[in-house]
Amino acid sequence: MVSRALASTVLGTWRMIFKTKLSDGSRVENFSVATWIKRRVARATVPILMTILIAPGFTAAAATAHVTTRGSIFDPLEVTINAGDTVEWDQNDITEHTVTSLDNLFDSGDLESDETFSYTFNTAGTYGYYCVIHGFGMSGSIIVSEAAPNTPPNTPVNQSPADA
Ligand SMILES: [Cu+2]
Repeated sequence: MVSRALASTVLGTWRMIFKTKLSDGSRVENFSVATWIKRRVARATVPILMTILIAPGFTAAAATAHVTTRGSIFDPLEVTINAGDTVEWDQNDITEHTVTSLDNLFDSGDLESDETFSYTFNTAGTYGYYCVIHGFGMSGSIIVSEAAPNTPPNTPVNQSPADA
C-alpha cells in the first residue's frame, strides 16, 4: 500500500510535456507519466497481438493452380507451385483424357468433358504425368518448390511523440 501510494504520487506529480500530432496540426499536451505509459501500452497492443496471432506457424496460404486439357495437350505443359499447393486439371476437350502420374502417385481415371481432377503436392520435386488414352504424346509436369519460408509481418517500431 505504501509503495503503491508512493508510486502514484511520483507518477501523478512528475508531469511531462509532449507534443502530439493531430490531424488538424499539432498541439502541446500536458499529462502524467502514468497516462503516457497507458497510451504507449495501448498503442503497442495491436502490433503485439498481431505478432502473437500471426507469427507462429505463419506460412503463405496454399494456392490452387489450374491446368486445362485443350486439343489433346495439357495447358500449360509445365506448372511451378509451392509445396502444399493444389493443381486442378480442368477437362475442356470433347474427348476423354486421364491425368496419370508417372510415379503412381495419382490417377484421375477417365475424365469426360467439364470434369475436373485435383491433387495436392506436399513434397518438393518434379512430378511427370500423362494421359493414358493418348500416351506420352500428351504429358506434362508439375514442379513443386519448397513452401515459402515463414515471414512474420514487420512489427511497427513504437515511436515516442516527437520532441518539441
Ligand atoms: Cu488424353
